[in-house]
Amino acid sequence: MPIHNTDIADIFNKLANLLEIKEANQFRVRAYRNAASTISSLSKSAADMIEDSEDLTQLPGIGEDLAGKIEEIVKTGSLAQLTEIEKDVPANLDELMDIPGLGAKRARKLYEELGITSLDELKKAAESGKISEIEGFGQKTEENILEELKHGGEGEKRIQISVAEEYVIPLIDYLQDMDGVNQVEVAGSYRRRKETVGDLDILVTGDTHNRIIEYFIEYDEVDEVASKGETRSSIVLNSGIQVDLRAVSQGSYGAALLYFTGSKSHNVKLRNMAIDRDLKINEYGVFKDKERIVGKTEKEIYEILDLSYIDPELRENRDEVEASQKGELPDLVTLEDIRGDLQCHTKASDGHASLREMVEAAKEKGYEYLAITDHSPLVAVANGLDADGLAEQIDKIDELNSKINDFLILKSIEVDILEDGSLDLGDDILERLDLTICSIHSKFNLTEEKQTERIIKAMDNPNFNILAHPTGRRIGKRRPYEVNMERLMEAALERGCFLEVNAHPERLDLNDVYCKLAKEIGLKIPISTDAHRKDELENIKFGVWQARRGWLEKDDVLNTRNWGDLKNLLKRS
Ligand code: DGT
Ligand code: CA
Ligand code: CA
Ligand code: ZN
Repeated sequence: MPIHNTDIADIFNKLANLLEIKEANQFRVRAYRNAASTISSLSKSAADMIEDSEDLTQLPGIGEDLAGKIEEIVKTGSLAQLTEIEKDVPANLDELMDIPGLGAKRARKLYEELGITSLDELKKAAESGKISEIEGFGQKTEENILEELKHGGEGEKRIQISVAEEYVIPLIDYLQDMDGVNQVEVAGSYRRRKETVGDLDILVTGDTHNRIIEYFIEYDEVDEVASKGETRSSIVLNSGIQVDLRAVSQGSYGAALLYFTGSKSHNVKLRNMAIDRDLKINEYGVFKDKERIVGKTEKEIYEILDLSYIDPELRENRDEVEASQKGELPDLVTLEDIRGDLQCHTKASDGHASLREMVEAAKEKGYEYLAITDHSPLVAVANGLDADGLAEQIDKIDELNSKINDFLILKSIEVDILEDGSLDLGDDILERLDLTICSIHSKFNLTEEKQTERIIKAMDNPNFNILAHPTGRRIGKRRPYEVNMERLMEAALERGCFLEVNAHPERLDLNDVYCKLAKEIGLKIPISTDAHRKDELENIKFGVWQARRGWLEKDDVLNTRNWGDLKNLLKRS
């Protein structure tokens, strides 16, 4: 059974967590976390690298020992060392560490004092008031735990789009390899580029439908065949991801694609429009009386309803049908429009590549500029730069800029916004930068009023250019802090500041709805990766997808411009 990079990263992360709970050497813990992060951001599969006899020790932070462990995981699907540790520490105890405010130490204490070994047990203990009785925990912690569990445990588990992509691409390749298969397309929320997907929906055309189904269920990553018919089947992959497949005929391909792309409410809207025209629309086509009049392509179906083609990212019933009727659909920004990246980290703080390596990678991507935005001192765990450290980096960048052609390294910083709205570095040093990115990494729990005031106060500083990851959420892990987004955007517009779309697949912050709000307010948006390694510059596509879902066009996105034009826009009024 093939092992994906995510599987390897999960094992290393689990190992790091359990070791931390066991109070193992911090250096070892960090080494496993770094390895997990290296593996999950690789652009190729570690299993393939091993099969091609590539040397894993060439990867940053991977020595002989870790390379051996990766091989063990790829070959056996597990790691003996982890199994060993799970004899001492309950395997799911580290889930507790995902609750903000509970680290390894507290997870350990909860286990020792109350025998808690999982989130379920944590919830029960909190509900019965046992947690506040433990020394060092208190009433407030207990309430906080209950509040977090309420938000975290909601609904079914959804998969980040980047993870879904990792599993769907090899499956598409597999399906395309079959003789007699024509088109293979992923529909559903994945095609709409939603930040998380519930399951994957695949459409296949080809001559013999039942043969396609037989071939599908023989995919070597199938854990369970949930259902199997003549033209459709559902499987669950070893990763737990469910995949629905439908074999459809060429004549109804467009209708099926439209139907299974959704969203459901977009479909309902189209169906009602069809009824108004005495037509019937379903996954086989558009019918007048009993006769199918169209069905081959999505475009011809939209045309029958007097609509122009609507991009999948827009199909959420958020006025896209009305815009299509009026000929006012946005011409969505594309990946090719992006000319540079405005947030990344280097080894100077918590990044894993040097300044030069990041610059070369950005140049290789065809970019014209890259802003280097290491952290400021407040983020001590990230080894943030103080004014002297930043001054040194400025000199290094000047020197490197003088040596490279057709590319500009922008001098910048990701400076923390302190609780009182002041910035973590002085104006003297910030004035020397090309742009300043500001963000919140502390005091997430302020009231909406206070959090909004805090950020607007920071924007009053004339050095403030871009608010990074504006709500601080981490998908499936940390909910957004409370802010009044409309007020923030209005304040940014008045002052000539901007709010970013952070393209990291776990953040995608601003989200689609906020992107659309920004557009309505007239605020332009930068899309930045926040890359901490070279490969993470590729995350830009997730940010572009989110921006597309938020109706953004090329002109709405800041970094589709050359530096000269961008610089003018960044000038504070
Ligand atoms: P997900 O999987 O939760 O991320 O979201 P979707 O949008 O992929 O939803 P899913 O997998 O349940 O169904 C795929 C598409 O099939 C959905 O977007 C629209 C279509 N569909 C499913 N059920 C219905 C339905 O009852 N009525 C209509 N009109 N369309 C449906
Ligand atoms: Ca789906
Ligand atoms: Ca489905
Ligand atoms: Zn960082």
